[in-house]
Formats: sequence, C-alpha cells, structure tokens
Amino acid sequence: MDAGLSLSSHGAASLLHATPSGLIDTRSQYQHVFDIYVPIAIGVFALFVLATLLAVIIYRRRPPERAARWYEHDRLEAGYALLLSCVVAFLLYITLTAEHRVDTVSARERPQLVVNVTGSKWEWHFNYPAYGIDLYTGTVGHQDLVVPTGETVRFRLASLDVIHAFWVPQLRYKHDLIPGSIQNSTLTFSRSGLFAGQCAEFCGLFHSTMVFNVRALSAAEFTAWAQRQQATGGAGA
Ligand SMILES: [Cu+2]
Repeated sequence: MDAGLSLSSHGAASLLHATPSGLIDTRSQYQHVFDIYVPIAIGVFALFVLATLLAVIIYRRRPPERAARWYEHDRLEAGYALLLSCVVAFLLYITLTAEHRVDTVSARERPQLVVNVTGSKWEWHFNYPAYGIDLYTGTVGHQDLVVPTGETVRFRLASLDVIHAFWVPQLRYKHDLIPGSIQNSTLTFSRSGLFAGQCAEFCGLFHSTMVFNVRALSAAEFTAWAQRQQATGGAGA
C-alpha cells in the first residue's frame, strides 16, 4: 500500500527503513510490529479454541463416579503464566522500540513546515505559524489541512480538553493528542492527493463529527495556496 506518506530524518536515517525513494518510512516500522502481532494473536486464539473444544469433549457430562478428581495443576499453570508473560514482554519491547524510533526521528528532523494541530470538543484547528494562517474545521467541517509534497512537515499535536486522535486511515497514520503535552510527528508526503481524516478517540457527543481532509499539494501549489490564504485572511480555498 503506497499511501504517499513517509517519515523522514537526516539525523536518524539509520534508525528507520528507507523507502525506494530514499525517504524514511514510519509505516514500515508499524508494519513490522503488525506482522509480529497478528500471528501471535492468531496462535493464542487457536490455542484457546482448541483448549475449549478439548475441555468440552474430554470433560463432558458423565456419571458422578467417573468425574475428574483433580482441579488444579500448579506446574502447568505456572508454565502457562510464564509463557504469557514472555509473550507480553516481547510485544511490549517491539512496540516501545518502534515508538522510540519514530519519536527520535520526530525530535531530530528539521522541518520545512510546522503545523500546529489542536483538537477540541469538537473541531480541529490547524495553525501555520510561519504564514499566520488559522483554519478551523467547525463541527462537521471538512476543512482541509493543506500540506506540501516532498517537504518535511512537522505536526505539533495538542488538545484543549480531552484526548483526541489525529487519524488519516488512508495514510495509515494515527497519533493521540494528549491534554497538557505536545506530541511531535514529522512526516513527508511523497505524492499529492486528498486523504480523509477523523478523530479516532471517543471524545464525547459529537466525536463522530470531528472530520477533516489532508490535501497534499505540490510545493508551488502550496505556496500559492498559502499566499491566497494570507491575502484573503482565510476566506480563500
Ligand atoms: Cu475527538
């Protein structure tokens, strides 16, 4: 799936897989995590189904004199607990490692554009400090978050009230907005396009109306758009 999104860094290039175009791709990190989680989840599910079926067949109703006498098995249970603990520790390790790599890249990258993305009940506010542009989606607004392609864009994610999540499904990108802190994401859009976005953290009555679009334009088109916004005070499209 080429969604046209990459996360790049000059300083931490060796930390992430490079895409064929030379950009660093955060999605491959998460793909790697996903590829490990899914087989483990399927294996655990199959184990539970098998154990349940065996229990139903082996311990089905029978005359009282033939019922099983034992009800616990310390060694088996300890081994099972140990196995599950190892699986959890392993999954935590690969998850936190992937997140650390992405955070490292976000912190080191020097962005060409910074966009402050603020979530609140129930709208998005996109602020471009270098251009003095402010965009508000309003409730059920499909206001576009406009970004240039081929340039490093840093999103500074913040929330005014509760936890929201900045989610662009087609780009396979999601990041929480935590009240009281700023989360940094540094992304590079490798091709232009329009991508639907949505708040992905239940945040109250109108959670489902927190929608927006990401519109990736060529660098020249973006500059023209930004100048139009500045000239019209945000009334231009
Ligand atoms: Cu929300």
